[in-house]
Amino acid sequence: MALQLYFAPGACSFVPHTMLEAAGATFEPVLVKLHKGEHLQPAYKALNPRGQVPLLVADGQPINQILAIVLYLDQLYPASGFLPTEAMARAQALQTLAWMNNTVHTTFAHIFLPHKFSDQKDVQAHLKQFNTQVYRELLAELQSLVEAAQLASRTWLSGASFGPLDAYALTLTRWGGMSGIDPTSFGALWAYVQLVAAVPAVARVIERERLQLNVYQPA
Ligand SMILES: N[C@@H](CCC(=O)N[C@@H](CS)C(=O)NCC(=O)O)C(=O)O
Repeated sequence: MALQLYFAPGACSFVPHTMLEAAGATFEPVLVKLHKGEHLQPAYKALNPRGQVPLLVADGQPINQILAIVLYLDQLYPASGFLPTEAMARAQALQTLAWMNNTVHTTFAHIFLPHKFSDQKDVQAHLKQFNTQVYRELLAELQSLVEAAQLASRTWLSGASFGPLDAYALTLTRWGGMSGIDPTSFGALWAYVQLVAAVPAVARVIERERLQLNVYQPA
């Protein structure tokens, strides 16, 4: 199968990027320079009319939206154990994945891309400030999920092995640093993110995307 993953460094495409790497898949990583607007070019929008990453193209068939891509890769590589197969455990993993995608991720979008939510500068500044507070609370909630997993003697959020929830948790914590939230102020979350970053497949993607894990800069 021919697979291309369109990704941007440090973006949410990190999630399928690490899954492909962890599965040992043969795939072509295609860099999309968001800051240069490459995602808005007609050639890209012909593949993903929503003009976003990630985009996975499998044998010429494009798939966008993290949830769809994660479920597709989970089925394609069952031996990787990305998501639990037992019905309740699977539903609970998906509930966390959906929350990360539709709540935490979207809150960050209000901080990083406020112009998508208002064309008024003063409203944009308020959105940024207000959602930074919300994001702090959401990182605390994410940390409590990590702590609950650890109390149940589980290292990973997705299941028995590293998976998409762990990659997303790393990304969301990193984005906290970009929002002026010191990740080290969430001790348990930050320690867990180091474990995720040390998974060999994750470490390879961090290197390919040239990511610095802690991007927090005090004001
Ligand atoms: N709901 C989408 C969100 C994708 C998304 O927000 N992608 C961001 C990068 S993390 C992006 O491409 N941003 C550029 C833009 O929206 O203009 C998904 O699940 O794939």
